[in-house]
Amino acid sequence: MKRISLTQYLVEEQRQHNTIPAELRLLIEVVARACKTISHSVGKGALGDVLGALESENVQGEVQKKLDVISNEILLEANEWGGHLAAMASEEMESIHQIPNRYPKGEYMLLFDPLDGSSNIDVNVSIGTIFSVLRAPEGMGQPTEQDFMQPGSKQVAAGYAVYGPQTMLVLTTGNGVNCFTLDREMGSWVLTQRDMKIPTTTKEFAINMSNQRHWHPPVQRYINELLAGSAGVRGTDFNMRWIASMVADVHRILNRGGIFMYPADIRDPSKPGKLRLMYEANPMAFIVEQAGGMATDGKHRILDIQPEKLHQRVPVFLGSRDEVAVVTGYHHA
Ligand code: P6P
Repeated sequence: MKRISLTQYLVEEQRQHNTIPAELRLLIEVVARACKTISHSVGKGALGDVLGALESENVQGEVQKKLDVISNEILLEANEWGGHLAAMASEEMESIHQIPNRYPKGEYMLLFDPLDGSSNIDVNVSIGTIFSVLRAPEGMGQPTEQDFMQPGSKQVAAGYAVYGPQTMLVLTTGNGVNCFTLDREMGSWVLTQRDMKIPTTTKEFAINMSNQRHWHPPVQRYINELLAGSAGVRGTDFNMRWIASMVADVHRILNRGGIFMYPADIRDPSKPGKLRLMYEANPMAFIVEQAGGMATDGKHRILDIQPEKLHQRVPVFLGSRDEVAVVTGYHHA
């Protein structure tokens, strides 16, 4: 079968849909190249002196792993000189990252979680990079955090790289979802899955059950019905998976269906869930919807949420649309 590279795919998409202008194509190719570099670092493990934690904490109050910081630096350095970006934002940085004055600025803004699932790094479980692309507001001056406060529906592109047995890049620019596998010998991304679609129904759910006592009643009801299996109202048995790497859990769901949930916690109303809206929930929601799935915060479509803070958290229910509809319905009951 003829191999289609990421570059050829992007050029053909531009010809067909006119949704990938040259600067956006450059942005995507630069991010994809940075993910190759991150994959190489991740793959070294103990041989590359990249494992373990630092003394520092990130803005989330989480201990930073060496690879968190390395991955963040790789993405910043790869993207700041190209002239395609007005600014960047990262899970690992308190405030937005300005483009150095020595470089031209562009019309896009890039947000990313440079290495998601980092609690899995030291135990050799799949981790990943998540990214989201917004347009800089018209006539914007010096970019501010407020310029990033756009709902997920304004994204022009989103994707993730998963560093697992294979390194893969999953991408949407608004016309479906495509997957590229890294050919390590050639160092190139090869199109391996076109127009991915999530099965609308599923028998598989993903949630961290150890938090069960902290969930609100609609989630308690929904999960108890899944656990009741064929003896309960659902009349069928369900399976559970939880990798604790959102990228890996979402990739499984993109391929075989499922519902991923990180609900709000009744203990702390100021922290509605663990996942961050701007660079985890929004890009994953864009991808999931483009693959025919659904993504809500329990009540509302994630892509409709008007952000207020760069690092704000949101409850997440996403995946096979019929299942997400059930648990979302219980929140409205
Ligand atoms: P828990 C990783 O730290 C992450 O942000 C997501 O990738 C993952 O889905 C979730 O947190 C795991 O959370 O509470 O199960 O460790």
